[in-house]
Amino acid sequence: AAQGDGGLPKLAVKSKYRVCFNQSEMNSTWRKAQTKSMQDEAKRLGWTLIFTNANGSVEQQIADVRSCIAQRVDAIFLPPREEKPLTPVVLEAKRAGIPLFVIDRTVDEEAVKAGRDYVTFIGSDFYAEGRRAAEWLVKTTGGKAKVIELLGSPGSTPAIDRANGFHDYIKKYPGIQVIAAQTAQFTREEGFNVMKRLIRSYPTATAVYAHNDEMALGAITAAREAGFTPGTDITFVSIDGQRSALEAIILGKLGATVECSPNFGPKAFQTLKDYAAGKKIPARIINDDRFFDLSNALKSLSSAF
Ligand code: GYE
Repeated sequence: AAQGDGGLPKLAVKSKYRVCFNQSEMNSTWRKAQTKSMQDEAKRLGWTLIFTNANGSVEQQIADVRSCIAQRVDAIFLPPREEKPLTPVVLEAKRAGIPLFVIDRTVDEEAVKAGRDYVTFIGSDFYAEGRRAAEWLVKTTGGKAKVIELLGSPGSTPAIDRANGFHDYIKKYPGIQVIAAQTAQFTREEGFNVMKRLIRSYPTATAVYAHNDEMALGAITAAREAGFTPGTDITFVSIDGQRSALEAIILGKLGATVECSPNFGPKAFQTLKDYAAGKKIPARIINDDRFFDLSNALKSLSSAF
């Protein structure tokens, strides 16, 4: 849709904009890289970026978006921490006439629609990420594994879709069994804590599927401390493709990781410019992501975040 269609707010062509970026938290390499990408691009363009950090609280993130609406910014870039709680503020921005771009994670797409209530969703295909992780695991293990799944933050798009993509794919492979699944909140610390407990209860596990690299890296440490050899007795696969994960691949601890790019700045702001220029914006703008394993980890190090 283009501006004005379906009641989408109007945005004038200007050389400089004042925009909000309401970050959900800053507790991982991925979040920091995403923030840096937004800040660097705003700086390059000479735009004013109002940055907020909700520290993992959806209530705070809601308050941060409302404060941006009250400040009458030109546009809002929102990476919603969880789908349902952040849905109402999307409508509040629309009513206030402020174009909102949902980036990285999404909101409740039953209740609000891209191209009608907000401009578009920009991000990765999390379902495909889960499928790609499963495909690799099936190939590497010959279709036989007892898997511990470390889930992301409950209610967040990547946790929901990465689980679905993985589980749908392994349905055809009865030798791949998920024997335990628990959230580790997308953090390294919880990845360590949760794995430490689970590996005691499920010592026959032969694989770990973590919804992000941070949790996988924490779990690798926990497995090693529990007397396992990551990469030998337990195969690890995860998502994000951060540099420390590629290093773990090179060292043989992590098997593979599906890239999920945090570099939103250039694409996000270009989309705003296209919208202001009256161009038709697709409802979903999906990032092209790579896949890393031992065959390309070393040569990809310098281009990873
Ligand atoms: O994979 C994870 C972060 O929303 C796509 O959030 C993002 C995810 C990313 O906590 O590491």
